[in-house]
Amino acid sequence: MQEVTVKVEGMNCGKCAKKVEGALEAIGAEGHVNLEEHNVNVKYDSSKLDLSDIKASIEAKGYHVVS
Ligand SMILES: [Cu+2]
Repeated sequence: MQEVTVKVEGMNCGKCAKKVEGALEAIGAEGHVNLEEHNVNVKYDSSKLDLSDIKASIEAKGYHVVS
């Protein structure tokens, strides 16, 4: 299991957090949003997904991945 924390712009409430976490769940990753720190901690199986998939799923919901 790979773990990464990505910085994301535009998440400002619980609904945003749920949207991002749901998007990650949909591709088989486990995300935890920290609204105060504007980041998402993601655990994923690196044999099935890579970081670009994680970033793309977040961006597809309308949020900007900074790093
Ligand atoms: Cu929101």
